[in-house]
Amino acid sequence: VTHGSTTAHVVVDIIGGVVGLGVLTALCLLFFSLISVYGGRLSVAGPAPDRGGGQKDPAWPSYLRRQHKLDFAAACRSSIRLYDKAFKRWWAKFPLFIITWPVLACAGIFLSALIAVFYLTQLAVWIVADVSYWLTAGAVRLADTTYAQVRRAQASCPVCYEVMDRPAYKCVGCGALHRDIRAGRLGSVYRACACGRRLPCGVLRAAWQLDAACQRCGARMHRGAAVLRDVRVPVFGEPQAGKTRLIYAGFYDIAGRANAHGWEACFPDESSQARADSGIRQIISGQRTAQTGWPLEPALTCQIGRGTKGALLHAFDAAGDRFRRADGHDELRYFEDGHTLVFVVDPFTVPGLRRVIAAQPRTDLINEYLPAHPRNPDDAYGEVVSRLLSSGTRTREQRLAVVVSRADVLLATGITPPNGSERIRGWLYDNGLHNVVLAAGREFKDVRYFAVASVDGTQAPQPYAPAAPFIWALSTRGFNLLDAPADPVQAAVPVKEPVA
Ligand SMILES: Nc1nc2c(ncn2[C@@H]2O[C@H](COP(=O)(O)OP(=O)(O)O)[C@@H](O)[C@H]2O)c(=O)[nH]1
Ligand SMILES: [Mg+2]
Ligand SMILES: [Zn+2]
Ligand SMILES: [Zn+2]
Repeated sequence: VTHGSTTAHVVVDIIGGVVGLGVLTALCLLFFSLISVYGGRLSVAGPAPDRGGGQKDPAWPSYLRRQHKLDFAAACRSSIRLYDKAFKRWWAKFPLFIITWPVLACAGIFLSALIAVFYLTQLAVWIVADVSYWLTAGAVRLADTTYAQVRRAQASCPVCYEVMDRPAYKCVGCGALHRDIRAGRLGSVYRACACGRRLPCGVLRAAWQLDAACQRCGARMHRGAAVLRDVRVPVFGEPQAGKTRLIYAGFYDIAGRANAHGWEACFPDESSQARADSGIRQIISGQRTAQTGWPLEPALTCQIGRGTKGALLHAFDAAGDRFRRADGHDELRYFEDGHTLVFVVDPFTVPGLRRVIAAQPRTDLINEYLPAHPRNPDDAYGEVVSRLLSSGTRTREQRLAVVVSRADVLLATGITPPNGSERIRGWLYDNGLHNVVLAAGREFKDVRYFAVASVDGTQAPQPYAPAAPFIWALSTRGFNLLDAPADPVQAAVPVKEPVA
C-alpha cells in the first residue's frame, strides 16, 4: 500500500487479489482434471464400452453417441473431487481457514462458472459435430442404398447358396464379424472395431477393402460381392445331356470375348479356378469332359470386369441323378434364387431327331452319341419344374434358356440346327418336345432357345457359341458383355430370314 492511497483502494486491491487467486485455482483444478481425463484416460473408470443396446456388431459407437457425455461427467466429477480435497489440507484447517475458506469459496464459484462454460462449449461442439456426423452418415448410407436399388445388388454365398443384400465383413485386426457395415450409429465414414481397428463404413468401400463372409454360414465370399452384379445360373437336364461341358465351354468362351472387348475375366476363388483349369483344358484339347460327378458345392464363378462395372457369373451344375433322389431337396436351393435357369437338351434324345439319325447308316459318331435307352427331355423338364414349383420356387419370375447341346455332332451327322430362338423353338416342337415348349412358356417369365457346340469358343461353328446362354443371362441382369453390332449371340439378334 503506497502513500496517498485511500482505504477504498486497499479494499479494491484485496478483492482483486482474492478473485484472481480464485480464478487461477479454478483454472488449475479444471486443467488438471482435463489432463487426467483425456491424457491418460485413466480416470474414466465409470464409462464402460458402450456397445449401443441391441447392436450386434462388435464396434464402438461413435464418440458423439454416448461417450462424450460420460467423459464430460467424469471431467466434472474429478475436478469437484479435487476441489473437495482442498478442504482437507492443513492450510484449510484451524486457524488458517479464516483466510483460506473465503478464497476457496471464491474458487468454488469460479469453478462452477467454468464448468458451465465448459458444458455450453461442449454442447455447441457436440451439436455441430453431430449434425455433420449424421449428414455424412446419411450420405454414405444413401450412396449404398441407391446403388443397391438401382443395380439390384445382391451377394450369393458360393457354399450354402444363401442370397443376401450385403455380406458380413471380417475385421482386419481381430477377425470379428461385422454384420451390418452400413453407416449408422457405429460410424459414418469409419467405425472402430471392438479391437480398436478402424474399418470403412458402407458396402461400396468395405466390399473392396475387407474380407466378406456369408451371413448364414460364415463361408468366405467373393471380393466385391454385393457391388459386382450377381448373376446366378442353375443348369439342369438329364445325366449326359452336356451340362458340365456347357458350363466350361461357355465360361471359356465368355472369358475370351470379355478379353477381346477389353474386360478382365477371371475365376475369383480357388475352387472355381482349379476346376475351370482342368475343365477348360479338356475343352481346348477337344477331349471328352470327365464323367466324374461335379461336386455340387461350390458354384463355378467367373468374374468379368471390376469395380462397379463388373459382374460375378455363377453357374450351378445340377447333376441329373441327384435330382431324382427323394432326399435331394436341399440340393435344389440354388434354383430358388437363380435368375436364368438353363435346361440342357441332348438332341440325340429328342424323339424326332433320334428317328432321323437312327435311320442313317451307322457311323462311329452315331454309335457314340445315340443313347440306347434315352429319356425324353420332356419328362426331365417336367420332373424338375414340378419339383421346383411344389417347393415354392417362383419360376414365373425367372427366365429359362433351353439349350440344345452338341450342335457340332449334329452338323457332322448332317443335321443343321436352326439359328435363332424362335426357329429352334419350332424345330424342337416339331420334333416332339411339346411339353417343354408349351409348359416353359407358361411357367417362366421369358424363354429363349439356343443350340450350342460346347467346344473351344474360337472354333465353335457359328452361330453355336457356347457362351450364348450365359451372355443372355448376363444381359437380362443389365450386364452387356458385347456392344459390338456384329455380335453372334443368337438370342440377342432379331430373327432374320434365312440367307439363300
Ligand atoms: N462334341 C461335343 N460333345 C459334347 C458336347 N456336350 C457334351 N459333350 C460330351 O458329352 C458327354 C457328357 O457331357 P457332360 O457335360 O459330362 O454331361 P452332363 O452329365 O450333363 O454334365 C461328355 O463326354 C462331353 O464331352 C458338345 O456340345 N459337343
Ligand atoms: Mg456333369
Ligand atoms: Zn477387430
Ligand atoms: Zn453361406
